[in-house]
Amino acid sequence: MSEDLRTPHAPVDPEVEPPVVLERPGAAPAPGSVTLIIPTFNEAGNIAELLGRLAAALPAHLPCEVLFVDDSTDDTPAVIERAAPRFAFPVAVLHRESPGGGLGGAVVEGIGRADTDWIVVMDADLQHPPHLVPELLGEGARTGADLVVASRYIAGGSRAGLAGGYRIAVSRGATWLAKGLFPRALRGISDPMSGFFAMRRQAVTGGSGTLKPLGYKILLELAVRCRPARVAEVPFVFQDRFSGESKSTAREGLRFLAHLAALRSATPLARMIGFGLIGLSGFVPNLAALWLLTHTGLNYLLAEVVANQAGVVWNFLLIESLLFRDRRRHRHWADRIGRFTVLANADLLLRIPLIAVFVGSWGLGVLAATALALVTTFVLRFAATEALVYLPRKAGRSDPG
Ligand SMILES: Nc1nc2c(ncn2[C@@H]2O[C@H](COP(=O)(O)OP(=O)(O)OP(=O)(O)O)[C@@H](O)[C@H]2O)c(=O)[nH]1
Ligand SMILES: [Mg+2]
Repeated sequence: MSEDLRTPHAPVDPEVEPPVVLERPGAAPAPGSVTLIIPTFNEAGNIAELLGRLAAALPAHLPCEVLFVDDSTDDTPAVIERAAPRFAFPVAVLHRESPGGGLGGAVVEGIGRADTDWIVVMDADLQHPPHLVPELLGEGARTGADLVVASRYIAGGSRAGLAGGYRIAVSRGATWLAKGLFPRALRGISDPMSGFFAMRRQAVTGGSGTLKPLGYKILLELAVRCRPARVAEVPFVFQDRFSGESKSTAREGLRFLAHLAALRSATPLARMIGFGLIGLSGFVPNLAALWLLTHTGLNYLLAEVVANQAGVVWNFLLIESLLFRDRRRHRHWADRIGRFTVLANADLLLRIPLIAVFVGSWGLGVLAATALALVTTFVLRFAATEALVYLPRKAGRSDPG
């Protein structure tokens, strides 16, 4: 934390003041210290205004530093470096040559580098009013909360800067969906889509390495994976972008759904349920392909075998993108689909002898034996898929994602 705090956090003479770097070996963070983590992607036009407004808002006694985590392709890092010496708090920029994980990955990288009591995450485009930073921290200190969210959805807050009824509806829908899927983890958080919040660093349980955000919703990731014990909220009015263009695209919507699926399937039981639901959905392409093939005159038995592969590919694609997204890198995709296909077809082959055993040796009726065989092969196939397709081959090569 900055040991040398001048009053107030007003600009200082760049000629006199050398640029400040964050590395302070051996220095313990001051109590109540805070790192403002600001992800940037081509935000050159916002930097001076943002830092100026932060300087005006942050009390001089607050030990704080600003860390920009930057993936820009323009001169944003140079603009930050030029502006940094004008401020009494340390301003650092971490430019990432390989921007892994986009916005969410940038924030996680910032969290991993912070050594302060608190972290505050905010956007660079001034849609998040800088004057609220002390309020977020003050609310945390007053209530003892681990997480303080700036919310657009409580009294005093609004979505003014969220242009268009369509975007407001999408944001609202996303909020309901997230809260519906995670009623306990998101209890007390009216705006889990917010990108503006303060969190005690010690509440990031398991360290930043356990975080695997996908896209923009880093608060959702932190709230669900770290389960902060106490949560508070402060209302805020979402502003218009000050300068530059939005980086959010339609693909963010798909990433958000994949992120929800990844969070929801974090436990083996939830993964098994997801596996089953995806398996059920596979009947649709299977039957569609069967209809098509038999109508082209193919023999129905051959058509069955080929159509089954349509279901297998469908299931594989969904399982890859929704259930095992973070466990793909240790095997080549061709290896994965090969194994997956073998297991899916072995499942069919195993079912017949199992039914024969259940009927012949156990004396079950055909329907009961078929149902039991379906359940048995399903559980076996789930376990085998986890173990043979998506588990790292050797210890030490684990957790590729
Ligand atoms: N480091 C990094 N920052 C990013 C990336 N994508 C977006 N950002 C930053 O994340 C913040 C939010 O991005 P915006 O484009 O403003 O997205 P948004 O606020 O959801 O959308 P708008 O309301 O349209 O502005 C901004 O500070 C961006 O510069 C990225 O890939 N890497
Ligand atoms: Mg924005």
